[in-house]
Amino acid sequence: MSGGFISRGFKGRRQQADVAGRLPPGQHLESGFPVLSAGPTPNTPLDQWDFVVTGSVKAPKRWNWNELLALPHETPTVDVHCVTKWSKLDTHWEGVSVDLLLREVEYDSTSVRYATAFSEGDYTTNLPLADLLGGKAWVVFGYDGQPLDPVHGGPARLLVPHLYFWKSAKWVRGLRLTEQDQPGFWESLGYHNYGDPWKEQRYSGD
Ligand SMILES: Nc1nc2c(c(=O)[nH]1)N[C@H]1C(S)=C(S)[C@@H](COP(=O)(O)O)O[C@H]1N2
Ligand SMILES: [Mo]
Repeated sequence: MSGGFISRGFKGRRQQADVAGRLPPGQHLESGFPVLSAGPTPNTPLDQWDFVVTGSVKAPKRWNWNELLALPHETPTVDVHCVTKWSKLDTHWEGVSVDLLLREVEYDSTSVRYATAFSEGDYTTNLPLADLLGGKAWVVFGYDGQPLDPVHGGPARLLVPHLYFWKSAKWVRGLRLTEQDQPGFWESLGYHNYGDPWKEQRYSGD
């Protein structure tokens, strides 16, 4: 159909213009969904799964799988940026905002200003607590209308799209709140401590 061909051409050019401003420096567009895992994909049964907020808190707070799912869901559509230079635009997720989880935990917000997300396996990643609050981060269990694929972090992963994607810990099992910032897995291996893709903070010293 020639009409379809013409409108696809127009759409293509418009999409290119839209995309330009959404790619951080040094990034290219990825339409597939690459898998980047430092270790094997775990497979904890859901009846043994939990999510815990611990560390410098008055009392640790734990949700089992059903309790997490019973919380109000959000469906963020966000762009993600991997430090290996691919970006994926308009990814559709379903999960629970970290604001909602931390609202149920008592801690001294004047002194407790960092968090380490920890995963099944030995993966950890650190970030300022402020970067997990204010509608910027989720614990997600759905992707594109389906349960999150285990290779992409299912049953649940952290999603912190405004930082490089290594901060979005797959197979996340909790957050440890701390007063001192403690480098996580990649952060200890020379990656940037904060990881803002728009400032191209890939490696320590960037
Ligand atoms: N637990 C865990 N989380 C992880 C990783 C990992 O190796 N283990 N890799 C990180 C990196 S470097 C990236 S780019 C993304 C990749 O997510 P994906 O495999 O769903 O694309 O997960 C991040 N979260
Ligand atoms: Mo990455």
